[in-house]
Amino acid sequence: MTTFQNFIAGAWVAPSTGNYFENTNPANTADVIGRFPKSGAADVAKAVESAKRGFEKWKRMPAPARGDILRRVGEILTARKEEIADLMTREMGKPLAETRGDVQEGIDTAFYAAVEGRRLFGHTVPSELRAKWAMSFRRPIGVAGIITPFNFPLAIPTWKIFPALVCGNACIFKPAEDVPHTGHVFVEILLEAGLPPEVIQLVHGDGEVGAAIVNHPDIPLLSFTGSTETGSKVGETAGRMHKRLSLEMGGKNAQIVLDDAKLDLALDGVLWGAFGTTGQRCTATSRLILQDGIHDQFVAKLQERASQLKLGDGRKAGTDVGPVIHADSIAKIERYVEIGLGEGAELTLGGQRAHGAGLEKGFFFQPTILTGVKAGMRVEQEEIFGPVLSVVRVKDADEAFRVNNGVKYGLSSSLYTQDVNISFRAINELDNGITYINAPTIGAEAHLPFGGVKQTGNGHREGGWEVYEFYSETKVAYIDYSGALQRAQIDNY
Ligand code: UN1
Repeated sequence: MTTFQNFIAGAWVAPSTGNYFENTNPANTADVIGRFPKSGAADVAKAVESAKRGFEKWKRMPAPARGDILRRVGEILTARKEEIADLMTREMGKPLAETRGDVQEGIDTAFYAAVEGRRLFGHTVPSELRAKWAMSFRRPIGVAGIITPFNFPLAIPTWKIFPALVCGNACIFKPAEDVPHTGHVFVEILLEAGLPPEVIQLVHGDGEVGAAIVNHPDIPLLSFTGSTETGSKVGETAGRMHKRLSLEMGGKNAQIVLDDAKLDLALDGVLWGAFGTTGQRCTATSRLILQDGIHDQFVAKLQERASQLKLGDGRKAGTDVGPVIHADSIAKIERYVEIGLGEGAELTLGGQRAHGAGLEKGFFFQPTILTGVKAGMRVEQEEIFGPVLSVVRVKDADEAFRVNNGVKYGLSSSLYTQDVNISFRAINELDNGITYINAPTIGAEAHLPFGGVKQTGNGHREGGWEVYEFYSETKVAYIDYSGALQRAQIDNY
């Protein structure tokens, strides 16, 4: 079995703890991918010392030259797309079409970041005084701590690491312990593309490593995607230590279907939104809000179509839905189905761990539909992170909007209708960071800001142009070439 190492201070090294964990395939737990370091705080401390040295050099490299390295990263990812997709499916389960999309999102992010190296715009504005110049520009911050989840093993690290690098920061990267192989290959590619070794540090491990990163005094900026519970802890520490922090956490995203919608289109949308990635996206559709007039026929069609989804190994052709990530997820999903039934919901489909040929050694759960769900029930309010869809019946668009907005999260929402007026009302009134019209709740594009309102995040956005502001500090410069003391707000009034 292959043993993988951390990448610290420019070398592949064993963890200070001497401990390793096994990484297995969730579709077949007998398939062991390798042993990965179970690192500790001492490894993080070493990584930070080295990253600080890396930062001193990296921040002096012109941003276009930093961007050129990321362009090469994009080219290598493009050439190796198929192979990386395969290893990602092997370690986290989603079907190959989806892991190909995940790699593509990384490629898109690389090429966008490469060009951003030639922009990183500031502002030049007139001064209120004569013979005086006023402008703002962007400066790097330092060592960034990057903590990422399992569900997008490549795309999410690229969302964070590429803009961090283009802005001139060094990175300490801790991939989720479920997907360390993708993290390893990603760092190899960064190095192959010419990233100076001390600018990236890879420290594998569990929450202990995450906590060491969050608590390290020489890591002034942190980006975390994961559970709301962990995000709250990260936020407490970051607040106490005055760190800059971007949080991307839970969702309870809804697809609304009104009576006038194209029903087959809406059906394709919800199948993809709810059961794609086995429901394990922050953007997954976990609520379906149906208007009274189409409710019954839509549920009937949905039940039929969802029951035909083929569960299996994501590396096999014909698989629609892969496994969930581990045994704990199965237990959590089972608990939520019970909670839903206890609250009075009806089980229209699934509800159990899936058995059958080819599924014996993996963590498979049947696509599950709960109907008769009422606003306020726990299955309508809490993130489940699995293939479970809660269906709520409403009388009109107003009620649908109220139900959509009645949760503590606010990542994405979706509305199916032919009515342009209601569509524009929705994009204004739905409390989400992203609203889709006649498209599912998943599928955000890399060149637009990504993130949610309320308890989904803390106000920052990833992707697009906005993320570059997170990874850089605004500096303002005034140049007075008058040769005389000019007192702002005084000599000119
Ligand atoms: C996530 O679920 O954490 O919009 C990210 C989407 C993907 C990214 C999802 N592009 O569904």
